[in-house]
Amino acid sequence: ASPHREMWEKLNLDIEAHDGLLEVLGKFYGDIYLSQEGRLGGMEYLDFVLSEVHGLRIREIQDARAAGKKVIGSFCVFVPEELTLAANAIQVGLCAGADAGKEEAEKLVPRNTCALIKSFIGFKLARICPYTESCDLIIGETTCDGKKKAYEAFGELVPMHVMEVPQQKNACDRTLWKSEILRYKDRLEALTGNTITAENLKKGIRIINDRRRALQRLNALRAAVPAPISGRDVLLINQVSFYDDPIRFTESIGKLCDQLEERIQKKEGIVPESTPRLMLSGCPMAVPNWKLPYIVEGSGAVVVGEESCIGTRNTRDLVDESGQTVEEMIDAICDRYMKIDCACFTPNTERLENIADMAKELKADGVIHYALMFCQPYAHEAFKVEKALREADIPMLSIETDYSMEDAEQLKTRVEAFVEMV
Ligand code: BJ8
Repeated sequence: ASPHREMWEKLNLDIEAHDGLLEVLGKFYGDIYLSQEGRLGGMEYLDFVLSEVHGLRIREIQDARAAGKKVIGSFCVFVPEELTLAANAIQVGLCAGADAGKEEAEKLVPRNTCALIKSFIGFKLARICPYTESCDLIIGETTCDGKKKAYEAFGELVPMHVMEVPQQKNACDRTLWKSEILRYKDRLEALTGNTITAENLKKGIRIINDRRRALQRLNALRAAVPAPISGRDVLLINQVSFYDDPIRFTESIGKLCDQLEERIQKKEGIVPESTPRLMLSGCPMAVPNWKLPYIVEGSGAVVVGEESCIGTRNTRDLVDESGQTVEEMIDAICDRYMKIDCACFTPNTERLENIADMAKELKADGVIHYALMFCQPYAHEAFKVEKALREADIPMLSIETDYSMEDAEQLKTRVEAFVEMV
């Protein structure tokens, strides 16, 4: 039996269902990750973190809670982690990337809801996510209609706070967003009993910016030909960034980047130089959703970038660090988050420019647009992205799928045809 069993029981997990999840996850991980050849030593850290994702990291979080820290869960990159850290709390990303408890979830939300939403509700109902069970407060946000309405049902199961994210980027929208950041700050202070001061907010901004800088460095290194690291591995790194300790994570990614630089200098790659280079763009791929990169990289291509919230949308922009007072820093946080080019905004033209720029910088031969089935915002934008990329002479393949493996063969056929063409 696992040494963590007692802890899981205390968290009221369904032990049998949870054992089942870990078994599937372990097998998946072996097939998709450990089978790769030529991986860097730095990835061992990620392998370790993932193998202990429900073990040691949860233990750390429980120890921190026992010492009085609060844990905040979130489903969206709009929740400002800088403030969470400034209140001496821990933030973890909760969106779930596997089908679990789907039938139960469909009793609370309509069937034609995207897999990501059904998954976080299913994980809660099935009692298999130790992160969800460790949260003192979960933050929702009014982004897409699916999430916004699902939080009403979810809020009956967990303690929730919903932030209102504007849908446009006018001055009045910024005013609204700033007031929402201040409301979150009040809620955090009330929950933790800690006051957010200029000193601890500055530190929080620094820690999160450093993590973004490490991931920016990693992404920039992927412009090298041949590609120095697989897309699967970078997706995993981005996924881990949502629940690992941010300082430890940043250090580990720094070391991995040093190794990548050595590899690039020697002109070595994870794949041969002639391998077609593809970029993914669209909906977030929450852990353990590794389906599409696995299919793409099994079809003779390599993924060189992810334009997604579990990718560059979360790391591209930094918070300006020159602010000295809490007010100045809140303004800087507000401005930084208003730059997020989520498809829930209208219009959202900057995303089109960002995708084309990124594809050029990474020397991508093509882009695969990824929308989860029933995701209106990204399915709509797929048309615009295709047009913008056509104008930039970059081919695009549009995919709509969910978490099941039923369409894997069909997807593989389409991806292979696209790889042949680029
Ligand atoms: S900032 S992308 S993390 S909202 S896939 S649940 S949009 S129906 S996730 Fe997102 Fe924040 Fe935007 Fe990023 Fe709805 Fe679509 Fe489902 Fe989605």
